[in-house]
Amino acid sequence: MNTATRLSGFVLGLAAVFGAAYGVGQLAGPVNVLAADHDSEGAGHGVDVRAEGDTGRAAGPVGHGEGEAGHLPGGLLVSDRGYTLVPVDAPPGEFAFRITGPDGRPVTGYDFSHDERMHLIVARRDLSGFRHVHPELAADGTWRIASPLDSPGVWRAFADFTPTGGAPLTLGVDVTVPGALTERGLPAPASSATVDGYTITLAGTPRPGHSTTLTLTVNRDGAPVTDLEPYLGAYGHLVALRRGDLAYLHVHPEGAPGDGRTAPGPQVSFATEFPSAGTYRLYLDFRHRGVVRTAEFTVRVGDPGAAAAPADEHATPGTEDGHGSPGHGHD
Ligand SMILES: [Cu+2]
Repeated sequence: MNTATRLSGFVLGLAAVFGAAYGVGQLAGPVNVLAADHDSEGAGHGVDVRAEGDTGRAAGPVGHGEGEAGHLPGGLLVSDRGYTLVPVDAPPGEFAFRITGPDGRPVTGYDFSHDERMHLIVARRDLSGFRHVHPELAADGTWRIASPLDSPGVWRAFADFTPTGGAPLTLGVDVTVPGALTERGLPAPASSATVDGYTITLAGTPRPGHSTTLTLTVNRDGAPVTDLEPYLGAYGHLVALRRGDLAYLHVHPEGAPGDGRTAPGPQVSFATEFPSAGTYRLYLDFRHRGVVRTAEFTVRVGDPGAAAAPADEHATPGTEDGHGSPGHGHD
C-alpha cells in the first residue's frame, strides 16, 4: 500500500516535471503553439483555454518575477509591470474599464500617443468584429465608450496606452457578450481587400523575427487615392493580431503627415516585425473624405517548418516578387 502510494506520487512528480518541460518547449518554439492551434479548427472557447494555460506556464519556469513580459508581444497579459486592465460594470450599450497602477488605484495620468491617451481595440476571438475606438476618461480613472462589442461571442479587448511616468503598454482581457454565437471563419490569405468602394493592396514579404516594410496602396474606383487625411498622426494605422492567441502588434507607420517626404497616398508604408510564423489578421484604419474605414487582410507569415510540404517545393520560384507573401493559398 505504502509503496503503491509512494510510487504513484513518484509518477505524479514525473508528470509535473515533464509538464514543466513541455511548457518551456512551447515557449522556446512559438511556432509549435501556432501549429497546434492551426490544426484545431475552433477559434472559440478551446483556444481561449489553451491560451490561458500557456500564459500560466510561461509565468512559472521563465518569469523569475522581473520584467517577465519583456519578451512577449503585447496584449497577451491582463496585468503587466504593475498595471492591470479591469473591466467595470456599465449600463447596457456602454463599455467601461479602468487601469489600476502599481499602488492598486485607478490610473488617471496618461501620455498622448498617436493623438490619443487611450486606444481601445476590440476583436472577437475568431478575429472578426475589429474596432479601434477612443474612450473618454472620467475623473475617477474610468474609461467609458459606447460599446464596440456588437455581436455575441468572446471578445478580446486591448488597452494600448502609456501611463504618465511609465512605459507604453498593451493589456488585454476577454469579455463575453452573451447570446447565440455564430462562428465566423477566417478569410483566406489575400493581397487585396475592399471596403466601401476602396481597394487596398498589400505588398511585402514578412519573415518571422525580421523587420519588414509592408506597403499598402489605396485605390478608389480604380484610381489611386492621393488625398488621404491624417488619422491618429499618420495616413494609416495598422494593427495585427495573431491567430490562436490574439497577440497584438501595433505597427508604426513610416513617415508622418507634414514631414516633407510622406505623401498622402496612395501608398502607406509600415515597419513591421512579426514575432513568429503563423497566421495574422491585419487591420488598416485610414481616413478619406472625413470617414475612417478599416481594410482587413489575412496574412500567413513564413513558416520554415511548413516548407517541407510538397506543394511548396514547386512553388518556390517567384515568391520574392514583392507581392508573394499573402498569396500562398494552401491553408
Ligand atoms: Cu487609437
